[in-house]
Amino acid sequence: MLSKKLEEALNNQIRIEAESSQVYLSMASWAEVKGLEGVAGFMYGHSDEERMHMLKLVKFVNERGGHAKVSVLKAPKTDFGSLPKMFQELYEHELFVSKSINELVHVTLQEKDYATHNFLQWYVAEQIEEEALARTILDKINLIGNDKGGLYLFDRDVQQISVES
Ligand code: OFO
Repeated sequence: MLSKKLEEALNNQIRIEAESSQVYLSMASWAEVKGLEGVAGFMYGHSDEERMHMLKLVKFVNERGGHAKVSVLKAPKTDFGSLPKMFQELYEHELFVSKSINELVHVTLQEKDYATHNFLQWYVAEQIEEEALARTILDKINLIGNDKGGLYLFDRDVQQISVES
């Protein structure tokens, strides 16, 4: 059985994962209208993964005797300026998510809930991968700069890069 405090903290994470999904969906749509099909595909996929992260938490909370809440989400922005700016934002967003997962893990220790602690290790590992992936993409994008040919190839290849879910 989850403590009230942990149930609340998990529900907070459910909202964060749902908001992440919305942020990446908005990035996908922005890239798509700019004609960047590869980047759009990558972001649509990433958005789906975040939804999966959210669902995994929903099922866990309910299974442990809590109640997973579906809440109002913050609307993401609709214009991301440029590719480097967008990928910078993605990277920063993942750092924010990692921080929030770490805080959640901290609560499991305070509450001495080792089952939830164990469950969250999947998210801890996932964040290592997601941060590494975001950093790799950001480095590539910064290397390409304004080179049109480079951008074309990046857009073509980015879909092959994906995070394991
Ligand atoms: Fe990309 O963050 Fe979920 O966990």
